[in-house]
Amino acid sequence: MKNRRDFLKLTALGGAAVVTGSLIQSCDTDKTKGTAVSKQDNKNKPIQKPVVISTWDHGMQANIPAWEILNNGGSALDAVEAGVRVVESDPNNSSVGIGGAPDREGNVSLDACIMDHKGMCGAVAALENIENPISVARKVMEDTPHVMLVGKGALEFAISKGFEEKNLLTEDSKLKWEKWLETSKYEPIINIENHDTIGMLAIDSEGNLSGSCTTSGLAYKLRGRVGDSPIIGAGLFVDNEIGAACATGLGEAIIRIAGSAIVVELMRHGYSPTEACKEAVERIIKIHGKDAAFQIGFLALNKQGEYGGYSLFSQFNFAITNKSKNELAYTEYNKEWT
Ligand code: SD4
Repeated sequence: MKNRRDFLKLTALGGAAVVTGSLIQSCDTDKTKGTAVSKQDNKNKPIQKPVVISTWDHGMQANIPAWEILNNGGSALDAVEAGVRVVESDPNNSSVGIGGAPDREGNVSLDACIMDHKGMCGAVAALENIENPISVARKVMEDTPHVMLVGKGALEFAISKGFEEKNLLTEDSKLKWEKWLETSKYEPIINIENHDTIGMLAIDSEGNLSGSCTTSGLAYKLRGRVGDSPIIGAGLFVDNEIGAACATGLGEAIIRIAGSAIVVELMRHGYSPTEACKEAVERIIKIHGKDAAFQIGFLALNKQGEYGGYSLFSQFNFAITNKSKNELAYTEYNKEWT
């Protein structure tokens, strides 16, 4: 599978079609054009299920096992765990799981969370030496009375549950980190290489929603820094009556607006998935001003199986798999990279 950089090169050469917005609008609602917000009346709409969506091009790879589970009548919860595990275990992905970029001291430190249709959730933050933090997050949800474990405690819990410790710093990410150390310039500008969290949302054939989110966070972050991805309500939120949302991009900005919870809340008030994601991005712009030079992207899936997304800058894509399609699409966005 092509990585994101290759894909961008291809699009620049005109070798692949860039779908900007129209696809998302058509599957969302035909009223999403422009800034006017259309209130959706979902009561009598048929539910399109199952569906799985996930962030960035690695979503294509992640949707394969997730879809297999959904298509065989399995649960959204199992699907969103199995899907993102594939990306966590891919050493060539430099922003999730093994092979993830380390913090500035060379430690690969992972954040993840998972949430189900019953409102149950689990999370781990700053977890080291465990390849699949999403599965540890699920254990936190199912086997403890808590929601989040961090650092050493999360690692000890994982080991007690039979997870194997391993070195997550691959040769390639070590070389890149050593190169970075030459200048040690810390600029958390996302969208080019130091991003690519995977967030996944699914609705199963029972009509139940679940979501997952997992990342190595910002490349060369301060030791101990935790972003939005493991924080329920920021990187991920699920309300089985309404819908689910997940986020990618600069975590600090997403946390400041309780991003994913806001997106779900807006859908509760009648916003379509795309409109809700757009409004969340606009709230971030309100805080950070028009000069915000970092990427933010939200995805949302509602109870009817409609989905959408929106980003601050262009180039945010996501994978969609349902009975009729298995493809990547680009979200609408606020502004171009200059
Ligand atoms: C973080 N939100 O740790 C993550 C990074 C990310 O795409 O999403 N990158 O802030």
